[in-house]
Amino acid sequence: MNSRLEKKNEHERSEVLLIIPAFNESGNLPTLLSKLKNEAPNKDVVVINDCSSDNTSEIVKEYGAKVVDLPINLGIGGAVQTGFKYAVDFGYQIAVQVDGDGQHNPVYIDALVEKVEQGYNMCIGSRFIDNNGFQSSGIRRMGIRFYQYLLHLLTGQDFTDPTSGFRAFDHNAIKLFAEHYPADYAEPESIIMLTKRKMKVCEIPVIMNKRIAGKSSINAMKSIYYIIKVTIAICISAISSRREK
Ligand SMILES: Nc1nc2c(ncn2[C@@H]2O[C@H](COP(=O)(O)OP(=O)(O)OP(=O)(O)O)[C@@H](O)[C@H]2O)c(=O)[nH]1
Ligand SMILES: [Mg+2]
Repeated sequence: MNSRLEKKNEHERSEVLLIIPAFNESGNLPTLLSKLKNEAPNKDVVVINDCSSDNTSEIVKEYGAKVVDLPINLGIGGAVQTGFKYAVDFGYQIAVQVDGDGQHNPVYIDALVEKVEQGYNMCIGSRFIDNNGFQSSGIRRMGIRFYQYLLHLLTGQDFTDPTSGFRAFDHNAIKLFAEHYPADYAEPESIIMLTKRKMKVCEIPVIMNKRIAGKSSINAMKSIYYIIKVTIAICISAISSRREK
């Protein structure tokens, strides 16, 4: 039997893979991984350790989850894309991105997966449908509103939380993103990548938490830089997918 098949057999009990990108999340992973054990017991977990300098990798092993240790820091996009490649390699039909900082509440995982099972290629957990819980900083909310407007203009659809990383993906989205995924702050651009291919994207309401430990890497200056950078990327992606048709 070849090694690829052996790998698949190890995992035949679960169809759903939880992909956790993690950069120096040793303060948050113990809480998250024990919550996942209780609230998502039938799902496999892979943590993509993005070349952390803390003991992220050891903590994951202690909790009995799989870890992929990246030899260099790829950033959030590269870490999540590694998760998609892992999902393709091991034959998972559905994947859910759950951030390692504890902002994404596992109680919503089943509802996200259900939408994908109903035929959506991607389902986004949005904190701006019910407007409860952690709503992010003022400058980030401005950026989110701006992307909502831009995406509406380009796709005709309304995405209230286009930067949310709390998302479920079906096997077609997994396959696409394993091959092509934007390097950083990929979330808004990845919506365009799907809608331009006539793939179906929806949102459901979720309540997000504040990061438990550690500090967000995105300060006000970085937020402005990313708003400009991601806007250019979205526009280029929209134009190039039009050409592809
Ligand atoms: N900052 C950062 N996070 C990374 C990196 N690679 C993977 N991640 C993980 O990606 C996830 C999202 O990163 P965050 O910094 O929380 O980004 P965010 O959720 O958009 O921003 P906040 O709302 O400020 O938390 C976390 O689980 C990180 O640990 C990296 O190079 N830098
Ligand atoms: Mg976060």
